Amino acid sequence: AIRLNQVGFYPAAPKVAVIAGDAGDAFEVKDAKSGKTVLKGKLGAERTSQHSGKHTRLADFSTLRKQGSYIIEVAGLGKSAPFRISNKVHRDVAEAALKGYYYQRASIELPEKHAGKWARPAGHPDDKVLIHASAVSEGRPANAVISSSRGWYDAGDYNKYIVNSGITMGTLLSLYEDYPLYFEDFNTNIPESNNGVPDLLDEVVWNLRWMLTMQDPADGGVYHKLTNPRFDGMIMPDAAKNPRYVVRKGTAATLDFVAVMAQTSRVFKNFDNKFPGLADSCITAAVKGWQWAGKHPAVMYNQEAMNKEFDPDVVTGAYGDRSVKDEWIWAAAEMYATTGKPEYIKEVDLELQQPMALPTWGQVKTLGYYTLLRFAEKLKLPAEQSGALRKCILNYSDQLLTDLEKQPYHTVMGKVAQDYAWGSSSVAANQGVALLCAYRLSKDQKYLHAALGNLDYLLGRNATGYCFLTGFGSKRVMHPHHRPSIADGIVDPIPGLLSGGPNPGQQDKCAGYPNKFADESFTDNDCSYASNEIAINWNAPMVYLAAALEATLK
Ligand code: 9MR
Repeated sequence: AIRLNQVGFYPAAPKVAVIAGDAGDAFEVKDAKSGKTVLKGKLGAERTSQHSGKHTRLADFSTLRKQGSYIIEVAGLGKSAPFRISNKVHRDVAEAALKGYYYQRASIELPEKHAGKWARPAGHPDDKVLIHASAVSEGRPANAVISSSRGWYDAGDYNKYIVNSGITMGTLLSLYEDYPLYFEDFNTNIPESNNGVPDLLDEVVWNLRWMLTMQDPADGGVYHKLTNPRFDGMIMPDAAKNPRYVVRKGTAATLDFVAVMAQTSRVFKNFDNKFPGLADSCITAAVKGWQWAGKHPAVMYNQEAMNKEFDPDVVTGAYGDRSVKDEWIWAAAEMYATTGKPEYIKEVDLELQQPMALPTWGQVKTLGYYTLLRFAEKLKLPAEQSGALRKCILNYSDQLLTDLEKQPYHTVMGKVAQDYAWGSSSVAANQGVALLCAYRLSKDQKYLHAALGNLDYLLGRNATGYCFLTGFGSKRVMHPHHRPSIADGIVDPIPGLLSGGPNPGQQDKCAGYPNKFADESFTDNDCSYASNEIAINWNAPMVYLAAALEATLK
């Protein structure tokens, strides 16, 4: 009944626990070792979850600043597991969440030296990938077999999807661009560690090299995904031998690819000595993709329609979109930021008068806003434009903060029911990323603290009581819908992976959901792909949030 960030707290930052259940009025914080009381406090006024109607009260122990290991005790209710107050308290979280990508690598063995007890043989070489019939109408011929190895597995399944790689790469690269110094000393023990390049970028290169192979050199269009026709069983990567295809080129995939290539080109320009020619290859690929998209400005990926026309049927993750307006904005912004050529954004409506849209795989325009704001000075954006961008982020953040004092878990996450969508953990993390942008723009601590509140949410201060990052917390996620974690015979799941989180849609019809309340609709069960899968696009804002808070609060 005592819900709190199960990892810990920064000495100088706010610290709250949420008491769910009927308790008296008081709480005590005690030294975990000696049992000595170090702080006594009164619980705050009752708050109510709009989702379940359940009541909570806050235990605020922000005044406790001394580093150490503690527990919270509430008379009549019991005590929490030990937690830390310490500098760099989320460093392990940030490192593990980035290391999560290493475990998702396709086409490479993970030796014990880097993977510990989760060592495994290489899976999915992807060196003989077929071209699906949906993808041969133009460009490469039908009988071609291509090599498209490397990349990260998307999620709990073994397919590789360009659209979802897009937002993932964009988020990780933005983290690097926003906090480059932080990554100078950040070692995740991957094979490339100590090569003079930040591990974050080395990890990104693994997926980048795969993405580059997804562009049809004949015309510049980008395949939507590399996939089996149907999902693999619950087996280890090396046991999966089904044929793999690249399928239909589309505008969303191509523009996401363009955005990523433009951004990588910009970032890797500074590492030309380590990756000779990479930055140039990326911008060349970006320009070719941009030209293809110009000729095919709205080719949507519609899997059902595709299956009516072409064989074999493909039933894996669709990542289909209805509008590519936002992909145009993101791609244009990245092309402009990298090349400095204003013609890239001239033709595109940036939609700056509309409310901000939190990034998801299907709505990426805000990634473009982040980039334009990051380079506003360098690009000499007109004051009107940079002002509108600023307002957009700040208005959104202010709206999130409204009524924070009434929220049962004292977090902006979950204020509206829609927050609890499939992958709700990424909503919490992406809100945190937006709030950090608002903080950088305004230097107002309320945004920084609200971002921290969302990390607290993800690490345990929520209506389920779970810490959603595998490998962390006293109430851990142990059974994510993640093939290697299920098939490897090891009790602990692969660490550093963010579980999707509460989703009242319950599309998996899995047994074990406690109820239908939006904020509690979660089950730590490996059949629950709708609430307990992991995914690269969810881990990225988690890495961002944890690392950026570490870089800021230290
Ligand atoms: O994250 C995706 C979510 O927004 C969609 O509602 C859901 C259903 O289409 O699919 C999710 O993405 C899954 C993808 O299609 C296949 N790999 C696993 C992804 C995470 O569950």
